[in-house]
Amino acid sequence: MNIADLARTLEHARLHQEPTEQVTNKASLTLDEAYQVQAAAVDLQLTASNHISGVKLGFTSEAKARQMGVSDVILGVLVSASEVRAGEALDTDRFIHPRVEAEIAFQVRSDITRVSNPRECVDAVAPALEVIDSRYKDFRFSVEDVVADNTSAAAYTVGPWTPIADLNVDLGDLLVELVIGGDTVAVGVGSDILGNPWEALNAAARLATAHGQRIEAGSVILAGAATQAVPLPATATITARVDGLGEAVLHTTGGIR
Ligand code: OOG
Ligand code: MG
Repeated sequence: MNIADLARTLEHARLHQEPTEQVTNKASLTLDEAYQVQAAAVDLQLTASNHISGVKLGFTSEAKARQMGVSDVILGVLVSASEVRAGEALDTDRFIHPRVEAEIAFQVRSDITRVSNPRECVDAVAPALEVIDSRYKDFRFSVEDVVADNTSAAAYTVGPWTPIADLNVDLGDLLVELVIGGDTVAVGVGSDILGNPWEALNAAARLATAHGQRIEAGSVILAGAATQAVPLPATATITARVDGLGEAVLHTTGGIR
């Protein structure tokens, strides 16, 4: 199968909530080819009203790497249609087997690719929630599979932005909590993300440069989950609470299908 066919298969799985076989069960795929499939599959989603809104890192924490059995840090693309804005609810029937993660987001002020200090290219930080949904059966994959599947990206929401200039805490020390319906279901600290969430910017710049992605001014970077992902409930309120940064809140509706 060629790159375009694989991209179409994954996009079909996403649109119709029909999980597909892992690509690497049928064919061998290099990591670079996997990033090409990812780019082609994202292209199929883009329209006049759906543009690239940022990038996301995966497997930046030990907890996530262990949960999924993949230890390489990976990069995916966020699209604007997958952002859940304040006041909107997320319909979980759009997904196959969604999970949710508490994350930290950065706002990009100037283009990051190929710069020596990506830290200077961001101007704000926020709590965030990411919904992931593997387009593969049983949520199982190799690193090449999950890269081709745009790192399971499905939806995200970002809480209030704190300007970096106003930050008086070390991001590595911040407690990151995932709360569902009032119960804390997972807890981590900033330093679980590559030793410090700032490191996520270096990883994003490195991977974007290596695989021909761009991280442009105005986009968002999700640094990767500090804790394991948990199943996304239909009809719930989910909160990412990050000490000192506040909360990102997501309401879900679903279970109708
Ligand atoms: C891949 C996406 C991982 C994260 O924050 O580590 C990710 C997956 O687990 O399906 O988004
Ligand atoms: Mg994530």
